[in-house]
Amino acid sequence: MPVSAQLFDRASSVIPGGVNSPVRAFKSVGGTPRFIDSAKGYTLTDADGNDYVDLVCSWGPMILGHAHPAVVEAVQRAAVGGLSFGAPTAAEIELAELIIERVAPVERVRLVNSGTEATMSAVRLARGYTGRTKIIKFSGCYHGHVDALLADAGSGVATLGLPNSPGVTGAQASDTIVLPYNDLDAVAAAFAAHPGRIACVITEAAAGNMGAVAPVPGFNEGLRALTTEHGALLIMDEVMTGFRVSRSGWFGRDGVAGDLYTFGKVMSGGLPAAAFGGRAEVMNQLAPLGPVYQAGTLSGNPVAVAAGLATLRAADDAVYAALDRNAERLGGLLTEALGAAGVEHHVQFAGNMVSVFFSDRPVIDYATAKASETWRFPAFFHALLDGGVYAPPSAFEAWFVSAALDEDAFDRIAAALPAAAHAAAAATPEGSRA
Ligand code: HOZ
Repeated sequence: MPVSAQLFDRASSVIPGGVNSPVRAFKSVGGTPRFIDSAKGYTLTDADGNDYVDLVCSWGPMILGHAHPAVVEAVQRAAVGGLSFGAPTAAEIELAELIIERVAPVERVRLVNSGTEATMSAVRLARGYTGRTKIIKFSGCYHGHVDALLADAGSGVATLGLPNSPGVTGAQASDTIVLPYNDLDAVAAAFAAHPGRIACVITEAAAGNMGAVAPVPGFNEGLRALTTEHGALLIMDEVMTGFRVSRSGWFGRDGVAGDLYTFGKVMSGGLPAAAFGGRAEVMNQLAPLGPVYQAGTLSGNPVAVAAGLATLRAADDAVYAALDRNAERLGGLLTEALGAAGVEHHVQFAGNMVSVFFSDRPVIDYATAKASETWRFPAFFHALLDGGVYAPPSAFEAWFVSAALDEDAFDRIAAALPAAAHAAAAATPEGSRA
């Protein structure tokens, strides 16, 4: 029995589903999750000693590749100096300054521990600032596992086909208005139906949790105009896109300014830290300056901050050029292999986040994502895995490249793809391993 399978059995008797986050389970693709022993550059090595070209990158953060020397050195140095103080540090200021320098609409930053905390706090702040209760979110967008934001969510919620989560009360969900992504008319209609009651619109700056689905031209601009017109705040969730799709995240690509931003993943270099930020006038409503409470024992943790600082400092123009180039090259290989195997598909990009949809039309929202032939994905995924390529184990997740991918990595991807494309071609709805 492979070591991963043994570990999964053991994990399943002490951890629900054997994993500490549902997206890690192979529930929708079948089989056993690979337990990872170590990672370096673009390579993941599992507990059985198998190597994979990593196209998940810890779900986004590892833009430099794994165990980047500058990040490891910064973490080691910070750890020697103490693991947590529960008091402010100079390094926290540097990280906040770096975020503000890169994302112009952000004037103040508060560090937290996860993307979930960031979005939860941003929504609370928007409600506190506006004195309103209702919020708008979009189907297929995922903003962490915040009660009010789980409705019709993407990521693991989409992968497992859960429309909502038990445990979220009617009261928590009733103030959430869920609308189709990329549909400005629906947003305008919601504002018209609830005059003066909508605190904010929260959107992924470019959606990556139903697969990669970029905003159609004018969508983010339209959200900006409608929120301004109706006195609501616009929260740009850049947890996935932030500091990945450009040095300034999606803002660096479309220039549409949100009132509040959420960040995570890249900004903490693979350690648990995240942030929210925005206009000073809004952020200064937070305690201890203002009445909106938000806190955290480990917020601004020195080791996580060191990893984030080292990652952002290393993420120069060459890194962003490599990320874009690698995403384009991956997309080209996917198209080539699936085209040769005669599989109808669309490779989509949201910046350098990539997705393949087995669909005859572009995916623009959650409905079109769900209408794709997701049953082809398990066979495709497993053939890639067998060929040494680690893609996300879900048809509803973006694929993440790193700047560490080299010729060797692309040779391995190119070698694995034909068999995977043929497996996708041969798949049937009944034969799905899900
Ligand atoms: N936000 C991640 C990508 N959709 C998922 C991370 C997780 O839920 O573990």
